[in-house]
Amino acid sequence: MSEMNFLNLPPELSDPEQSAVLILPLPLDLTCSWKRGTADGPEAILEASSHIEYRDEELGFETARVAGGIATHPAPELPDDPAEAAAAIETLAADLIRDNRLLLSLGGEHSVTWPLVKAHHALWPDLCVLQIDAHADLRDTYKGSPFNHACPMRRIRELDVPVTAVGIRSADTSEVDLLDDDLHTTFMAQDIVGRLAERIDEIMSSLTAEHIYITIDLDGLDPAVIPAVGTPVPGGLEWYETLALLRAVCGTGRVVGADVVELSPREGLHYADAAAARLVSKLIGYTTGGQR
Ligand SMILES: [Mn+2]
Repeated sequence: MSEMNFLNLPPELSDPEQSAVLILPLPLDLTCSWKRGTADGPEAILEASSHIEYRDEELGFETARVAGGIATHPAPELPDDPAEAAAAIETLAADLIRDNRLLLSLGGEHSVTWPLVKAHHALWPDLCVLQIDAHADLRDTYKGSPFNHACPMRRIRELDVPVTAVGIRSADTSEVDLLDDDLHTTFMAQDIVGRLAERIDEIMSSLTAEHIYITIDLDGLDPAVIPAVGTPVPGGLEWYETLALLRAVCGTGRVVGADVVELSPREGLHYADAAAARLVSKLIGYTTGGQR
């Protein structure tokens, strides 16, 4: 993967030592169950990001400047074995996480999230997760593997980290009982799409831990917004309501880490890459320029 930096920033705004945000590309694509291609996601997001204006039209400031710099880490070589890949990601993340820097990882398949949450949980034990996703991802194993991209929220559950899932519209019988209990709160797509604004307070109150990790599986958004994902499901979150939710959550100043995963770039659908890149930029703007 070429050495691009997010937003194509000049050196003074993308210095790895000084920047308050670090982008970590994780081009992992070992277990995707339908269309492969998420390994190309990080590079497509970085490339699309170079077409975003420095000034955020909604926030009214230059995101990278207000954030205190956005550096981009080189994409690591990851092992082919899913268990080894997870261990490598956890070690790398643990090495890169700082309590005064936001680590924002780009998938790759959703399997990257479990080791990332583990590494954040080690530094911030009072952690909860906001998951935006079409799929519950609560399977114990899938196709014989506990590291499959259908399983990350189940692995996170085993850490006793509470999860709030938003936009879910696909769950297996084995997952249904886990959707709503002491550790899990689910806002099904059919109950919230088009009226998410009315539910934001409720979603916020479910995020009870002091620190928040956000995982955005891009298939959580409607395929009209992000058409290029490995396992698309119709009927997802709309663009502006997704932004409103993220702005509210990030504005609390409690978000300590995030990932954006499952972009599977397709020829002719580069507006998906553009939307994914803009979502990453918004996450940074909301987190670092919010009420913090
Ligand atoms: Mn997912």
